[in-house]
Amino acid sequence: MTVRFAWSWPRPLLASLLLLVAPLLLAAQPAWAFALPPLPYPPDALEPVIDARTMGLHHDRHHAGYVKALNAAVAADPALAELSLEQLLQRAPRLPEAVRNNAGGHWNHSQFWTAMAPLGAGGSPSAELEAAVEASFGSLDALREQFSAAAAGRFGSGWAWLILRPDGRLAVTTSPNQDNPLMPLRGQERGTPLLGLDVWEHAYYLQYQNRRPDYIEAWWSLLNWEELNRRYATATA
Ligand code: MN3
Repeated sequence: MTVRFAWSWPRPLLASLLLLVAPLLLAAQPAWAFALPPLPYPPDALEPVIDARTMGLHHDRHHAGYVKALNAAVAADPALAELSLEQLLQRAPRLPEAVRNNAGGHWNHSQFWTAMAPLGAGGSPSAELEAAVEASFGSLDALREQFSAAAAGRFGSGWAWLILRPDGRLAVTTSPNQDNPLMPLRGQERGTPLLGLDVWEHAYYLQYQNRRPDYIEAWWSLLNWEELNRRYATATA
């Protein structure tokens, strides 16, 4: 069905109305509004390790929810409106809880999607990254063991991280909730996150139920080494 509007309003009036409404339309999507990045692959691309339903819910509901809540929380506080996501994280101890949690949720999930690739598509560690891993952990297997143990041992909801410390060494750490190693929080080892694994139950429960160690073990097969190589090169540049 085609609907045709017969404009009977005088054009100058219409133009004035548009001028009045334009700032409101712009205000609905301000320049600083954070946006949900699309998944870099279809939701079923990580099967059978992570099923399409988990990926769809995790990205379209959980991550989208953090972005929406972050935008709402920042909009309510003009002092925060000019800050980038990284600047918000650096102010974590002074942020309202809603901003801290949702800024962390947005940053953490954004790095999580790109750190995974379909089975067989993740490539392999660069010589530079492998040398750094060997210097800090002894071997790739030792890193994997330490990271998996940390991820399995994180009580409740949170993340496991591989970070580049300020002293140039790599380390494994964890964070509760949506905190991360960019946040200058008491008790949080700080560094540049190279890799973060989501161990919230929403990341694995549909498929793995309470078997978090099985999810962690399977997740390694999705690791996007090419992305990890790039992050390490950027962090050490
Ligand atoms: Mn999550």
